[in-house]
Amino acid sequence: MQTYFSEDHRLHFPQAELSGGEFVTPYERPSRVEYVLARLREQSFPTVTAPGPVDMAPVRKLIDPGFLTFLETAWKDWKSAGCAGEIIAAGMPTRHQRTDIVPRNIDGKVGYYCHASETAITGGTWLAALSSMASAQAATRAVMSSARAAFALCRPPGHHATQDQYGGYCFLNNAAVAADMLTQNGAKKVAVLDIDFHHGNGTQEIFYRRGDVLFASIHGDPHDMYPYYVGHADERGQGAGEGTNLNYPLPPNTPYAPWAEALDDAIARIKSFGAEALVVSLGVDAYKDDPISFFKLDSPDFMDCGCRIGRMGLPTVFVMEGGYAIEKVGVNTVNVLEGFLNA
Ligand code: SP5
Ligand code: ZN
Repeated sequence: MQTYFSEDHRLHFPQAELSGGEFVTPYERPSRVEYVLARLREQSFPTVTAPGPVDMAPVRKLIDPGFLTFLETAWKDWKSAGCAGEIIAAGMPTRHQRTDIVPRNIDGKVGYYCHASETAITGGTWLAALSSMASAQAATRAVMSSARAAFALCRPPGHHATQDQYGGYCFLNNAAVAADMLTQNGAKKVAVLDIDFHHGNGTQEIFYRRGDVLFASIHGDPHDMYPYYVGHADERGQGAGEGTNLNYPLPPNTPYAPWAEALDDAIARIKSFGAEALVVSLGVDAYKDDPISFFKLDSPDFMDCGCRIGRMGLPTVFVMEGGYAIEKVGVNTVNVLEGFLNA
């Protein structure tokens, strides 16, 4: 299985994450991917390939043009306004306020296009997000030209980014663009299986009214966990998408057995849906020692999970998402890929 990866991820390295009322070094940091690259080498995976330039057409098809322009110009506008620090949203539109008007002021724009203020934007964020998208697209093209599977080692991650909001360490939704590219390439039905510990709110929102893309997510119950305001089991899709959104919220301390039961249910639903291709939002923050999560999966469980996914026999694009137990991110991620290959 070929890996696609861009060194330009390094352009995104904010100093600050707002956590528990303090600024801490962001959990989502560049060194995460070093562990994945090291483990790929250790397990003799094929050489890692740099993606070509990002193709903006599939991005523009899904993502709001005002949001894209905002991401591209936010840093320049923030600096011009005399702001000294990194871009952090101070206020967002809340219930009963107006969301039909984008403010002129940069501080207002930041809040408008953000849904979680833990995530900072810096001068390199836009180019890093584009490079991450380019890796997802290169992996998707490999699968479209008949590779059984490919791995996009994306950073920054994407599944929390909606069509017009960033947050949750995510700016552009790599997995959503990958899935949509597969439908454009002729797959009548595509599934996105999101095994990141957090609910993939961005991917859910993008496909909520579409019947050709099934979204299934196994995640910490939003009563107890970010993204808090979405991700419940009764969110099943709307209109043409009715029944093609599947949420599996699970409680604190969930070990592998019930997690795997949810996975098997999601897999059965993906099969009966008739998916012709699969995108896996591959986060490994369900790991027992993850510093911001509450599931109890162990490293071998990730290999078993990969096996179950592999037994579906679908062309598969793996897209890297979260995972913050830094030294274990490599082993856990590559375990999923190895399980898949050995299924
Ligand atoms: C891609 C992904 O996994 N995004 C996760 C976003 C999580 N955002 C909320 C983080 C809250 C961290 N607070 C940690 C407190 C630890 N005591
Ligand atoms: Zn996550």
